[in-house]
Amino acid sequence: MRMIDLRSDTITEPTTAMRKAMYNAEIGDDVFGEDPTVNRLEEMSAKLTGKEAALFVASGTMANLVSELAHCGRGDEMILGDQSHIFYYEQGGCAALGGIHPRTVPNQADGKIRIEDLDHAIREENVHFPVSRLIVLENTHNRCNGSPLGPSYMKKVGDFARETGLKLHVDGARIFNAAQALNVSVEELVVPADSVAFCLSKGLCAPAGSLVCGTEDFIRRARRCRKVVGGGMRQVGILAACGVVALNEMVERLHEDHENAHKLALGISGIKGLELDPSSVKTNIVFFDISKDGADAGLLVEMLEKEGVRVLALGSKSLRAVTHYKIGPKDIETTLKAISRAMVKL
Ligand code: TLP
Repeated sequence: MRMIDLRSDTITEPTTAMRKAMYNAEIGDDVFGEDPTVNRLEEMSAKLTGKEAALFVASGTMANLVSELAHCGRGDEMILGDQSHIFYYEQGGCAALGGIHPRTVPNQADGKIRIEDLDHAIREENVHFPVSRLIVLENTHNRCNGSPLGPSYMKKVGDFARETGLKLHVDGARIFNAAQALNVSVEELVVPADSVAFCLSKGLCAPAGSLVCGTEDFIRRARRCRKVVGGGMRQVGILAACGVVALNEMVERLHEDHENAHKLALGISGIKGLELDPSSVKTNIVFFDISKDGADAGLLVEMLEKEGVRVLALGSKSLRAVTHYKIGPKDIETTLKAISRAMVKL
């Protein structure tokens, strides 16, 4: 049975063009800076984000970590949303490996952080306090329904960071989804940021890899940080080659994933016992809740698995489905039928 796997867009696999590009990739030792394919991918990424330089790293988690390490010293504080991926899902690496103190402020339902909340969180000069150094935004915001943050909000936070002498990092694991959904360029979205991290291995289908982009000086420091966390890879052009294809060929189609997510959300909102506001779904991530008394999300996941559909349970009442390259409109119909059948039995 073919599985309709909606657990994450990370389950996408390299396309045929990527496999060919891997086979044909020109390679060299990237720790010496001699891998032409990595260098090309880094140049493309810097250009796309409007930054001076870029660095290829193994994963989104590593991209965020080396950015944090390059911006902050031990004991410095970074301000981030209480629903952010960095806070929730990265093992507290900033504190564990960097001695960086995470200060959370509330994420609004659309992934934004209110300027007032940032303002309250910033420390004044006082011998008792850590030094506030960094603000982090996530765009799209995974746990906030994959919400995209628009250019005017990004600018507001960027201006605020500059006024207060802090740096702004953007976890843009899905920044291409944000740009497509808002019909703006990635560059426009990240102009106010001092650094941005984006992933190739989610909706863009590459098997691994993320980029960190920023000034020449920041990337030089981030490169040192990558080395100390063991992220200096050698003939890694075979992976970067997939990244080049991802940027050239896989970005334009992301609106298809958003359309499919919207169809899925509309369908789910009509199923008895489930709760979802379809207007909250703007990209490829669909969260929904079980409102039926006594029904359990884990059990629904098990029932759907038997019907060939995979979604993720987050707690006992909440579920997540993510659309991607391997999911077509027919799969959405099949999924909705499977969920309807399961909800009758649940
Ligand atoms: N997100 C994964 C899981 O870790 C939850 C997913 O399936 O959505 N930033 C954001 C916003 C992310 O969503 C993720 C991955 C990362 C960073 C980390 O990327 P990787 O998995 O490459 O380390």
